[in-house]
Amino acid sequence: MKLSYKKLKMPLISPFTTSFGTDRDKDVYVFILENNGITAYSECVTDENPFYGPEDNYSAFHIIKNYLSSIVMEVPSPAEFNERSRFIKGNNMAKAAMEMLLYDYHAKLEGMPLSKYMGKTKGHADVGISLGMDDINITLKKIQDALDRGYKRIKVKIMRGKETEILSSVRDNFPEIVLSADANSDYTERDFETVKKIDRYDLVYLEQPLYHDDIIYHSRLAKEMSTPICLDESITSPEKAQKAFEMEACRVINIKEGRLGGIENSLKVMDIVRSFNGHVWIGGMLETGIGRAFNVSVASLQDIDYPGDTSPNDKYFTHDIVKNPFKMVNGTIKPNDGKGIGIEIDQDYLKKYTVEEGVLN
Ligand code: OSB
Ligand code: MG
Repeated sequence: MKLSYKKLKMPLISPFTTSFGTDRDKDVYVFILENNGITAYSECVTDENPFYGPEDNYSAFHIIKNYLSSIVMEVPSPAEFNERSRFIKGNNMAKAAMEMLLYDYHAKLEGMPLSKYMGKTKGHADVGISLGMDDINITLKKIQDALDRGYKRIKVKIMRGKETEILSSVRDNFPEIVLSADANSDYTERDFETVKKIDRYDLVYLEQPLYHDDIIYHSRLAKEMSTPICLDESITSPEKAQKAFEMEACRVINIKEGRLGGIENSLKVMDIVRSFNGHVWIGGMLETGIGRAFNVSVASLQDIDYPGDTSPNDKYFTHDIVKNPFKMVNGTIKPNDGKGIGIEIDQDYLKKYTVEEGVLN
């Protein structure tokens, strides 16, 4: 049994700007579990700063190294791992990195692709694109490129004071497209009048307008808008998803396995969304080829009914760390059919991007 990690720094093809800042590189911990001839992989979706949510690379690594790695070394089932790590409060992204490592390991042990190991798969994921904020002319050009490539939904990032400029230009130029906007929690209850004006752009949903950890004000806002609210940051557990639907704080949920503490919780959220006749899709955190393979597998599950932020690898990196990057055909991507997440690591590029490495046992 060997549990090791590498910290990578990978340059992004273009900087990604949200209401909370700009990412130029992907700084990420990847984990490697070697046991009984099987090699499993995962990555942690935290970033260098706690700007999307409360965790960052340093807090997550601390939790993994000092609390979770000893549990993982016994290679429990993902369900058992989740039970045994319950005593640690929060820190979902750290927990998810370890739980997903175990999912890849156990799917490989069973000789199954992850998409089939998890449940019923459609055999493909429907794909939308998430565009960071740019000069508006660049955004318009990126939208046209995305439509030409077959993307099934366009999502643009917005922020306080920029929503009208961005959304009116996009709608004027593309009156018919399936469009959404993501504020990454930039607005407060004092901005309700501004946010309500977004109704005029006919969005398929408005993603996370208010506080990252709040569903009460989202519930209030949702009742004053015709645009469906989609929650991302605020849904950190199946219980939160249940409460959000009970309070009618959202009609759509963006599932990110990292934010929910792993795949088991993500599957529970899918059941909850279904019981309320809501909609659900798989988000992204600019993952490398490792995290992307998990996301595409989860996005291919039958309960996922909206296109996800699961673009092919070449949207993000000139050279990803896998030899079998995803290809998008007619706005869909097929999950890998190899065992587990089915990736083939490109050792040369993995080495090239590694800035730190070590063993946890
Ligand atoms: O809110 O969905 C988000 C990226 C980093 C942090 C938060 C978000 C995003 C994205 C990118 O929207 C989605 C992708 O991986 O393409
Ligand atoms: Mg989001």
